[in-house]
Amino acid sequence: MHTCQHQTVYQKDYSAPDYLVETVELSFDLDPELTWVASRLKIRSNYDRAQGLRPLVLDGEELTLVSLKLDGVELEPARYTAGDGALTVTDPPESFLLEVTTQISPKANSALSGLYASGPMLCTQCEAEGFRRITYFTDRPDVMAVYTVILKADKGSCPVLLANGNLVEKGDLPDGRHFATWHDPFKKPSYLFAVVAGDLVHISDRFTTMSGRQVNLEIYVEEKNQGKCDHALRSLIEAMRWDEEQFGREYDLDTYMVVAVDDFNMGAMENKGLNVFNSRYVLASPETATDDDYQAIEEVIGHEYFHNWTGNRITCRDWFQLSLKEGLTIFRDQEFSADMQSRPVKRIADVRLLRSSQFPEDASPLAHPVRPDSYVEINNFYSMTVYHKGGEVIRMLQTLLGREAFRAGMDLYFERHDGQAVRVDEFVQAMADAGKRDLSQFMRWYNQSGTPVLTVSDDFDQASGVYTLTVTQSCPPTPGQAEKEPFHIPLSIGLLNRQGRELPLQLEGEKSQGAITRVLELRQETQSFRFTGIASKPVPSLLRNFSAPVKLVYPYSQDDLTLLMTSDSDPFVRWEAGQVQAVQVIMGLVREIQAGGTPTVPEAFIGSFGTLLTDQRQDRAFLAEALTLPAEGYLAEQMKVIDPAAIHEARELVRATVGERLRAQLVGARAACAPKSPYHPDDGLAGCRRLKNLCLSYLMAPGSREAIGMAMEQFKNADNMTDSLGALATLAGCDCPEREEALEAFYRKWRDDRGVIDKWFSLQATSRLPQTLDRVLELLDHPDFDIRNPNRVRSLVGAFSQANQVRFHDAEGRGYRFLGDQILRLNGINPQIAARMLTPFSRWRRFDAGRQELMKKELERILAEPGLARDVYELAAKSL
Ligand code: B3K
Ligand code: ZN
Repeated sequence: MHTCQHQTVYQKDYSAPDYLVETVELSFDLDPELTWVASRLKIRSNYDRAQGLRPLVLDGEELTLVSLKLDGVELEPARYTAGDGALTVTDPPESFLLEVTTQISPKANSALSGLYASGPMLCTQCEAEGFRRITYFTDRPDVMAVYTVILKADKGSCPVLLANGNLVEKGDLPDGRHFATWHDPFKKPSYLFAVVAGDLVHISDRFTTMSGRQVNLEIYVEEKNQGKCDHALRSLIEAMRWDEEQFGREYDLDTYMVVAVDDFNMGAMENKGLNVFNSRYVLASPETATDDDYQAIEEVIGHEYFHNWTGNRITCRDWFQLSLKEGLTIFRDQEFSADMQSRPVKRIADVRLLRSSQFPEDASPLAHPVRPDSYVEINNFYSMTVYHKGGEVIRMLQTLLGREAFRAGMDLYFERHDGQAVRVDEFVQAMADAGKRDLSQFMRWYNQSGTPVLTVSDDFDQASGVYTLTVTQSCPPTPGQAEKEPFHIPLSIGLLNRQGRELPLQLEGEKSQGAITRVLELRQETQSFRFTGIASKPVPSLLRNFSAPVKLVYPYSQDDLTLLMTSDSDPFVRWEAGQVQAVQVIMGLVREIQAGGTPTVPEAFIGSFGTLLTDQRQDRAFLAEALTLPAEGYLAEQMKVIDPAAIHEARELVRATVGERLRAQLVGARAACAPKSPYHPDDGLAGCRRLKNLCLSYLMAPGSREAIGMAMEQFKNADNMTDSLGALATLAGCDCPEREEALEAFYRKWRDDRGVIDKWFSLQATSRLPQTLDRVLELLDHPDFDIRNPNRVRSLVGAFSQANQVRFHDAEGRGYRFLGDQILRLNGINPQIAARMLTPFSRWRRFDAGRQELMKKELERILAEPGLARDVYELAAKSL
């Protein structure tokens, strides 16, 4: 077994900090090669000194210590040690001023954590533990301080100097340098610290808050991107208004700044008053951004803005509580997007994501609770579980309490804990108090990992008119948790009669008039619910609006599903009924393929697909969701032993059959969605465009010359990126001469636009054509491929390994070898990104013996690498 010096941090070991920092004054002499950082910290002890003195231990990484003073006097070497990861002052007084000067090298910082260079600027990323790469500090979220920052830099190359809070002063210095002083009046943890310096322009607007305060909104970008900020700015204003209306939360500083940077490890960062964004979540123009891009920008801008209250004003006591801010803020951004777009379609998209990414995580060796018990590298826990299952947990609270009590719980939480660093427990307590509910069993959602399974059976007694639903819950074992206690689960349901009418739900013994949707509360392993006054056996509509992050098992017949699809009042259930049908059909084909038979797609399925396609009552965006087949990755989840080749073949057979048999209807639906006016992202026609592009992809599936012609025509004439990319995506998956022609033309047109070239890489990486891996290997040597740029790595390495199941899981293991090589390469450059790329390997146990062996070999090869980063080590070791 591999032994390693990397240590595990346990939640149970938490203790309050020995020293608190009251104020921080930082002075930066900025230079990409060598930056000087002088800090002045007002520190006081936070423990009982009568019990014996404790040393002050400050975190620090990759720092060169230049000088160290305590209360104005240079510290003698005997009174401190500056070693690997820490600066320890052995015997500090009760309260004192510590002055530390260090040097750092932004340009050499390829991990993109701490202060680093990105294009023409210097910027920071501190969450989770990057501040210690800037200066020595108690780098933990429960140490909150008031910061004043002086930035000094060359005026020519760095005309813009930004930090958190308000600008206090700026001016010129000798030798062509200048300075700016910033003060942030709000106490904050070090992870929310930020500075940005560079040659930037900004666009701005103003927002008047609900109490009448004026806030300046500023978005900073490189000059060439000045014309691509409008949508982000508009989204910010929408988000500010929404948080006031929905949660009564107002912005608190005079300025809100957003900076777009090209090299960024994740989506964006909510630093107080100075958000730093991955440029892909800021920059958009109709020619370069798709409808999905526009929507993602709105969502991420909202997310970071909402953090100002859920994360910044109230933060986490320790990193185990990460979901306190992330789950809650995901829930808030989902609700924001639902209000801005279509609520049902947003819910469907969120469920798709949860099922395709969080459920597999929960079923893998990396499964962990929403509040983990331990970690080696906290960056590995910015996971689908902490974020998205965490968001579902908040949503369940709202479902259990009702909207009004939930809102009262939010108010109480803000009232009690503003300015504090707290635990998940404090949040749930506020909900329990406001809703007058006992939520102690509900806490299991934070502490137990794994996806619960609800098995539902029913019984109808004609004589008494009683319909009984029996629900049994179970949860598979996960690492460190063999046995689970029952969860407290809200199960939202309805009942339909055979004519598709909703029945009033009258529970036995209840007086009140029955509603047509009810939330049943599950607390025990098995529970029965008896409904009275039912005339004939109904069809149950279960898990409405996906009321809990669970898997549901109920033996629906084809007729039941058709009824739900066409008649249920809940759009999620309507959509889900179609997905269940599609899964059944495709899995049937998979079995036939595996048995060596000649599979054919059932007539009934083609028939109901055609009916839906021509259903004029449905909203186009919803229709596009309903007509999209379950993804190969989701289908894989349904198999005991995943067979990527058979899944691909079966799904393609359905697509090609639909394309052939429903050609006329598809052509018709596509034509009905043809644009009647020039593109505008807010024209309300995004659903139409999605449907149109989906029709095209079905038409292209059989690969007819006619369809290729349609795709080429759309590609050439599109006035927007959604249509251009929609056409190019189908061409990239087609073995025809037009493919190269289109890809080449696209590249020539967009070679100077990073965001678009990312799309170009990822289209090729996700092409299902057999030669894709060879093309991916060639693209590694393309002059535009840059292993140091996270977006580019995600668009090639990430896209191929995470979104191209059939080609990545090449039976010879060539895909695995490729990924192993890239992870080892990234390990020395950017450990966070290297660790992210490991995800596909963590699923190795789900495959056949041959693939298991090959993936295991890659994991072992990675683990054998000397100097493995903590991030990569933890995930590789836990995966095995
Ligand atoms: N809070 C940041 C994520 C930081 C990730 C550090 N590895 C972005 C967000 O969730 O809003
Ligand atoms: Zn967040």
